[in-house]
Amino acid sequence: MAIAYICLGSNLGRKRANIKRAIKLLSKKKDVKILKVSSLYETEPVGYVKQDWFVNTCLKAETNLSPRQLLNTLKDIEKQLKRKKAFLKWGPRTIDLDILLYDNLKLTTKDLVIPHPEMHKRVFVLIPLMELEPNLVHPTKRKSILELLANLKKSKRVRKLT
Ligand code: PH2
Ligand code: MG
Ligand code: MG
Repeated sequence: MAIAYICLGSNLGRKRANIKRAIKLLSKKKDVKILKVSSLYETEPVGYVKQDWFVNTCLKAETNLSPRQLLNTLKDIEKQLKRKKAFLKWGPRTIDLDILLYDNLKLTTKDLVIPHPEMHKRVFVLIPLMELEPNLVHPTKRKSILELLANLKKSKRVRKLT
């Protein structure tokens, strides 16, 4: 069994509902057990900035899927939620599910990189992750989530949803 951390995001359509449906679909997979889910956050877009704010959350899951199988499972859920093929890198999407961490694994392939290569720079990832596991140590940066957050110089806005 491995422990994986996953970030979910949506900025098109019914954002909260999209996130909740994705979590529900993931919880139905027999090889994935969701252990914890963070609060939902409204977050300022990173990258392509002329788009709507996102709703983001992170979750912790136990799984016996390999990283590749887990990625395929997440892609299936994106398809079920009718995510259209990206017309713009980092542009609007109904749902996005990204693997952040998978145990202490370091993996670099063409279409899957673990730890997620942007996670340590993204306040919309680190804040929900801090809620789950503040002392978790990033396998390559060798810093805890709390330290990574403290090191961010300028950061985008993030508001907790109630
Ligand atoms: N995802 C991106 C690009 N920019 N910005 C926010 N706030 N939240 C995201 O989930 C996000 C983003 C690429 O997947
Ligand atoms: Mg993403
Ligand atoms: Mg993605």
